[in-house]
Amino acid sequence: MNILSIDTRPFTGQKPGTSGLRKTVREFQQPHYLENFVQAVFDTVGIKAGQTLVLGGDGRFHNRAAIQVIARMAAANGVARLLVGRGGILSTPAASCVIRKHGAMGGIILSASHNPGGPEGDFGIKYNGSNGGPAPEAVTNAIYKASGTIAQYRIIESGDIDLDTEAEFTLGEMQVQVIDPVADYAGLMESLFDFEAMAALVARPKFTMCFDAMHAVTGPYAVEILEKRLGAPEGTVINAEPSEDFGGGHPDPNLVHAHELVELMNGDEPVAFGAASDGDGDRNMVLGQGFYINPCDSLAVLAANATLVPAYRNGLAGVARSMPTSRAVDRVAEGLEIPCFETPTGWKYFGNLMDAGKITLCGEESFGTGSDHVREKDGLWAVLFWLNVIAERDQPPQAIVRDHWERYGRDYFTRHDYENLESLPAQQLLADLRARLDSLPGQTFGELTVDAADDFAYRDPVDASEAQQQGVRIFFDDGSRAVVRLSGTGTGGATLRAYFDAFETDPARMSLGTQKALEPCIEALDAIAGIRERCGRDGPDVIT
Ligand code: VG1
Ligand code: CO
Repeated sequence: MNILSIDTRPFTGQKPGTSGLRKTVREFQQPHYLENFVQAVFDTVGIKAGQTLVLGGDGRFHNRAAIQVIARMAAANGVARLLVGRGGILSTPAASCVIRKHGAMGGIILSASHNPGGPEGDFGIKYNGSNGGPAPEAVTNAIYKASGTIAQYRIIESGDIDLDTEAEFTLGEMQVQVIDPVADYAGLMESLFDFEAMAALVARPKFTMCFDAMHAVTGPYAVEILEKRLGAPEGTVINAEPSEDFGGGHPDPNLVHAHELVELMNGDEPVAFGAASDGDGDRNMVLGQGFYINPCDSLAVLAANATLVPAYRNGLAGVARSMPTSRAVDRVAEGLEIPCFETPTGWKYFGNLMDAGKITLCGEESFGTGSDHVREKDGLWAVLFWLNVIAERDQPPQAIVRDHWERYGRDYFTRHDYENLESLPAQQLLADLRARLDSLPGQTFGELTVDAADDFAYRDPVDASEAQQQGVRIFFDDGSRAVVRLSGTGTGGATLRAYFDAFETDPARMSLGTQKALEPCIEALDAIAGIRERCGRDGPDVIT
């Protein structure tokens, strides 16, 4: 085996504080670009003798090429065994499952999640540790630092490995195992849920279901679990073939991008339950017939009904949500008398809480829900959880949500995204807002008066690590709240996200349009921060 040490120059592709590198495919195709990041990962985490690494991605354009490079680099850097999904495929939650099940040191996951794919689209890479979760900030910042001083990377000379046949072979001195990307994950799901009850539900003539895989990675997983193991009719999973450019679509499961599913749910042929997931399979959207279930509500409903599911029969240790997520789950936690944690945006902040046994379920408003069965959010898991709850309660999803609102009250929630802004003015907008936070309490904007305002800071209850400036929060006197932060996952310009939530306990006011219900809060934030004016926009680009 010939190990090459190739000279390279430092690069600063990765933003500090982000869990990986997410850039355009074109940027990734630059010489040494991917290699630099991968070497920075290996140098940072350190590879010990006998260790296993997991490798796979969401199948988007450049996935296969990147896997060949990373496999050769893993061999050159002393990885003993590489587990790679057949076809280079592993959904993000499945990669987390495989890392944990096989006691791997960690895994490299290739995805830009819900960002569009194809030669002109985006690509991404991140490292997950031995718990199966995204590396914590201390590690990602060390990777970033290493990429700034890198001088050489190591790679072996070799031809491409065959990714399309499940087999075991060696690459240099490294053992390679091309594994079925679905089997471990499907087995885990069967161990968590009551497949018998769910199969009986799916077999009812009146119960129809549609899962939109959006031409992304979840297709093969959903076909295996929903159609083969639970017996749903063939065709239940639509857009099931993963494609390198997601069929030209945008693999983001929301009302805008999953329009095919939304049309089916609102069509003449009633579909009782609908769901979709994103590029790498960690996000989910769930729908009832003509009924959208907000992800914040979804988390709360799953928490409230968890003991109906075998894996959670003994109750939940605690729950957590990201700060911008509505407080619906907090109310459930209060009722159950279990702790509820509020973390910064991003799944990596849940890892410590799960490892320490402090929480069982957690979620984010951005269509992310998960539990301690893996250390990533898990789209298909959330869909199966809903199916299990529907089977046990023998009610359609919309009735389950309405019952929930009646019992706990309704938390209206919406997110407004302003995309493709110029970076500097967007940062300035937030800086100006921060500078005025102390002066806001007591001031009135439209119908609302500010009670309190701050910039969210987090101290990890397990390792006491701290994260500052995680988003501006403004609390109003009617109990509503507005949050503003900048996205950390975009690849071009800046995206400003504004989040709004308001609590309603009057049953007569629980069926308002969401934007209508939140109007006072939306208007108050605009009066405070002048978002529309300063961004030069009439309104947000995407409303979810
Ligand atoms: C977004 C979401 C955040 C999520 C992250 C990764 O981040 O808001 O909740 O954890 O994407 O999701 P940001 O910084 O753009 O707001 V995924 O599906 O890309 O792993
Ligand atoms: Co994703």
